[in-house]
Amino acid sequence: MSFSPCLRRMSLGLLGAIALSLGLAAPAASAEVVGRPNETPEQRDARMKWWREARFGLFIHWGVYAVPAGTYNGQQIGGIGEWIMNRGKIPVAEYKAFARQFNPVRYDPDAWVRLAKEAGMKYIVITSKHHDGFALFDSKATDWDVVDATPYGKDVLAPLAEACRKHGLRLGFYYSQAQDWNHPGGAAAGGHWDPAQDGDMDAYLRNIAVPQVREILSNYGKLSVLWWDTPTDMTKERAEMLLPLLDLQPGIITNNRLGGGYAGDLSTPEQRIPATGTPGRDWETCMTMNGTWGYKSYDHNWKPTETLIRNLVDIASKGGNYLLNVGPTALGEIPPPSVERLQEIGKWMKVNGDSIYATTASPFSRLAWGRCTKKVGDERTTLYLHVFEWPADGKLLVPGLRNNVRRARLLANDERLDATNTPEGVVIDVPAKPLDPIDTVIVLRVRGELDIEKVLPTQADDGTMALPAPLAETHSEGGSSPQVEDIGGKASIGYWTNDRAWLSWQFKIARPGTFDVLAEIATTASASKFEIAVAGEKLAAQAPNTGDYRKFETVMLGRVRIANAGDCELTIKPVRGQWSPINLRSIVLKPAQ
Ligand code: H79
Repeated sequence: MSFSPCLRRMSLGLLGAIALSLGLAAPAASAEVVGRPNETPEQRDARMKWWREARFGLFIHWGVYAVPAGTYNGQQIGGIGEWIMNRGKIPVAEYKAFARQFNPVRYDPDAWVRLAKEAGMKYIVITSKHHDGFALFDSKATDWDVVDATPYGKDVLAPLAEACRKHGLRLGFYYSQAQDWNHPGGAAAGGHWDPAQDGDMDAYLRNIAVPQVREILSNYGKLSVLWWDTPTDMTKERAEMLLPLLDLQPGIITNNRLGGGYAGDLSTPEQRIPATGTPGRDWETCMTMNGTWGYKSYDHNWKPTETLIRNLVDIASKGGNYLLNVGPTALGEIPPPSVERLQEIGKWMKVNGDSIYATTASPFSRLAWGRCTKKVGDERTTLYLHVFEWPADGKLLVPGLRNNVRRARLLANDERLDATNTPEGVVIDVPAKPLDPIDTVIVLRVRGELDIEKVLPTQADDGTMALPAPLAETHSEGGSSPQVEDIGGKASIGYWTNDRAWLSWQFKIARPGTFDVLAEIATTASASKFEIAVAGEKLAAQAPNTGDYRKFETVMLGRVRIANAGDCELTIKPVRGQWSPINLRSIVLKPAQ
């Protein structure tokens, strides 16, 4: 990689700031309407079945913003590419002129769908209209669409719908209902910088949004998802202008971004993976592969395939779906780094897809070596153990599993492995090396009901309590969440760019006392501030500059007293506004001398 990890993380920081949004990530309040009105739970389950089994979809952000591709008047405009008109305060007439260069002659919808299918994705959601108001279809409500405003002059959604049918993928449309910077009245919610945007939001909804949503729900055959975006200023009355249109597609699934008190079928954490799943509520993490949704020519911040695969696994282990984005160019090309990554994910999925599709959330709390997904049958449960960190001693402990098991197998080659019940849980004898360093999957079949005792990590013989990165729960109150990644050969928390994101560990203390709090940190920031809280005590702490995002140093942060034996939680939270990204490999509580 040509850019430093530091840069990589810094620009993700920007992304974190971007994703802080207007309640997008807020959990559904209980007063909200979930699902479709007048639907039984059984009907709802039937409607959601394919989606719950799919686990993996492709998001496509494509529009006129791919023409400036992040640069306006010779200046690189910060933030996400599809927001360039807003961030650059580009006048309506000037922005509209970009459409004359939107000529995707290399657009090959069949190839796009095949790429998604080969990646193991089961559905595609494409921006039929983003906040710039530009429609990728021939709208009768406006000339601001691909047919009337571009030299290409053809509807691009119809051939995509056709290709999806041909290859058996489900299709969904993203539609930005409350923001539209090019039609009068549509820019009330997202800012306003050109008198051409003046107008009334209700009139915009009546004249543009309502007819367009009717068009996309009517003209492309069966549609599986309608993905609303940004509920800003969407009152109940406004939402109800659009809601009845869903009857045009009876089985359709919608997200929680319509607004007006309608929670839809799923929640939509953006650019982050929730710490735990949300039982009873379907959810989907949408995420970019670099730092932008819409194409930016100079964003080379690509997440490694390892991160993308482990994200998919992490999400599946929490019962959610992964909607992974590509931003095609104005010529109609998916950027090669995205293609490569999708192909690499596809290779893994071909071998390991059984451990993803139609699985449900892990029955374990945090696992030090990776993740677990499961399939529950009538008489037995299949556990898929996703091993990210291969055990050096050849023994994989499945902590707290009490069911009797004697055998496991490697998913990739069916090799049988011995398994033994021990007081700590089931121990599986594994080969010296993983089959896939990203994630080797071990299949464990368990008869009868799962019997799992929650076991928390506990102190070593000398009283030391180690809290390594993979055992941390990540939390984010809006914005991106930190992620565990391989840094210098060891699992560490990276991408911690968001000062509203924090970590926690749960563990058990058998021998209380006074402990030195040590942290293994790498950062190039000089005064990143955070707070550690454990057993009712708080430590204000500051990370030292280690000179490199890959150079870890163990630092003593202070002393805490844990007075009582029992279950404990330690949290580490950034001090808002005084935080710069740090990478964190572990926290260790060491009995004070
Ligand atoms: O389509 C993608 C984003 O464009 C869209 N949702 C995903 C799927 C999205 N719209 N709004 N937001 C996400 C959140 C709002 C971010 C903002 Fe900002 C932060 C608006 C103002 C501050 C980013 C930074 C845009 C302008 C400045």
